[in-house]
Amino acid sequence: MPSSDNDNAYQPKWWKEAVVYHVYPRSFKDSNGDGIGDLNGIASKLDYIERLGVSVIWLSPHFDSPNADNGYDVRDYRKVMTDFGTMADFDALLKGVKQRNMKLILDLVVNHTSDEHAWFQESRKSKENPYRDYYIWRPAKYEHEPNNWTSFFSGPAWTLDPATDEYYLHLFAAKQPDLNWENPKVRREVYDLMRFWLDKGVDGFRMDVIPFISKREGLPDLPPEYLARPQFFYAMGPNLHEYLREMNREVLSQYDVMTVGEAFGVTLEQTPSLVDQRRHELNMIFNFDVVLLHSEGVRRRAWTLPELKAIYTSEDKALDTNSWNTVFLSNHDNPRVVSAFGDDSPAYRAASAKLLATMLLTLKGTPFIYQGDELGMTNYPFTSIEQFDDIQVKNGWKAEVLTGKVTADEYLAGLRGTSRDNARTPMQWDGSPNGGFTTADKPWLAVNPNYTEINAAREVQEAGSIYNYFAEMVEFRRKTPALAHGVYRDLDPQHANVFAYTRTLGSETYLVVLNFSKNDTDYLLPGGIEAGTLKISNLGSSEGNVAVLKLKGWEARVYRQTP
Ligand code: TEU
Ligand code: CA
Repeated sequence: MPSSDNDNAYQPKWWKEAVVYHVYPRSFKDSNGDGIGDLNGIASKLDYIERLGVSVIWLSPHFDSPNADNGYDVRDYRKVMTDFGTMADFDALLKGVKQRNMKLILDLVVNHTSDEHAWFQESRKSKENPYRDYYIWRPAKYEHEPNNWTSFFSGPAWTLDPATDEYYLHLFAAKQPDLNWENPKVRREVYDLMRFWLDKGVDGFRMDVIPFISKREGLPDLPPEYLARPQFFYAMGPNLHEYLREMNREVLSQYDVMTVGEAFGVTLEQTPSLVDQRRHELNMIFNFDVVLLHSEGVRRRAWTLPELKAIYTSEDKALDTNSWNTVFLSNHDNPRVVSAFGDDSPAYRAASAKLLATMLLTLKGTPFIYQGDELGMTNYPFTSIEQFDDIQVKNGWKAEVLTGKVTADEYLAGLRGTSRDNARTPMQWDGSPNGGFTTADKPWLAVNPNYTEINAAREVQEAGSIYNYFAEMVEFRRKTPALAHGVYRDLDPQHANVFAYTRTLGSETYLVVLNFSKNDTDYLLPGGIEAGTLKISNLGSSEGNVAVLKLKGWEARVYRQTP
């Protein structure tokens, strides 16, 4: 490879070298015994987060909300959700984060609001109301919905409001009406609320379904080829770039912040148009290709390692040195990482969770760790519909099971593998009742019964734990610029169970070898290369500079290849 290919053409930035820890406040830590996680709970666990070595915390929505979708339905953007505490609690949390030299980013949910937001309360009153155009209203078409758009939470994306006999658009639940971004007043309101939080000192935003804010001209019907994947029709509307640039000009460019767009419905080809630094839109996005590998709607999908590798290679090829990327394997909308991509059976849970940590923290792009994954928390053993909280599950159950389209057993089997509630069960802090998450008898969502085995108290003090391995990997990434900025190369795209890649910056090359199977494998490094100096092994191997690696099941190693 010519050396110019290895030159670092990336401009260093704090958000490129950052490792982000994602907190879902409802499930993190309850401080007042009401069964619901809260801001004081998070503040009480900042040392735990800091010890992991992460530099940024992303908070899922903490704004006032009636919780139709756990805070992704905001009633008041300038108020803290009562369940989570007060503005004083928020200020104290922010202060605690800064004192530890970490940064805090918030969840900006502005494609839609709650139907209980004051703007919508006004908007629905009459067609003449000054807030009418804050939302998207249409009359019936031949006594039906204005078009055939569907909601991600089942059923039509339109609800008829009796007050004015018109329909309003909601791409998610009926309690989440979509804002009308074509209205400059709406955009100004959003920029104002962004400034409100930035002026408090927060360091940026994760932007919820941001590619949906601009709707297609005339709201045309979903063409048949989009019915099964409407997100690709709803996203990237004609004015999206204009809005993002305006937001950047008016707000973001005035602060030293990071932005990450949740790019549901965006293709890889479209990605540079959102993140190329010369365009002044977003810093990076979440691409969904990897997390879609394990699910097909509610069903679990059998994925293969070559498919996963192909995604990382195409992401790398799609983004040149002017663009930046993220790496994430899980979040509050996905099953647990070890259950989805590893092996959560007792024999391999720890090894595979550590292997996934190795991958997450050595790939190209800013890594995001979802709370609990650093403990190797697993999916929940759901056995009945009553155990779920998620509106997506409840609406899906009504639409699929109660109509007889799918049997209850089939649907439940799918949910066990894919439901969002798998990731939303409370953090497992210790071996006391409810995993030490709450002193209440009953938390808002049940704690996984495996908390007696899998919990933070145990893992923080145990030398070889998953938590301590994560901390070691975060530290390794932090002090190794090649892992943040180096060129990525997949050495063996077709191998069915070994993922081997290098990261190269200048004269430094690191080799990562991951055995994605429980079988021991003798792995001949491609191209006759030798491994180099062993820096990391998740199974405590000491095998040095050889050409054939004797890998154990779910073993992960990182070597430094000296020139
Ligand atoms: O999610 C966007 C989204 O459409 C999917 O991730 C969705 O949750 C589901 O998996 C689609 O089938 C964001 C938030 O992350 C999610 O929690 C919210 O429910 C949603 O937007 C609405 O705000
Ligand atoms: Ca609480």
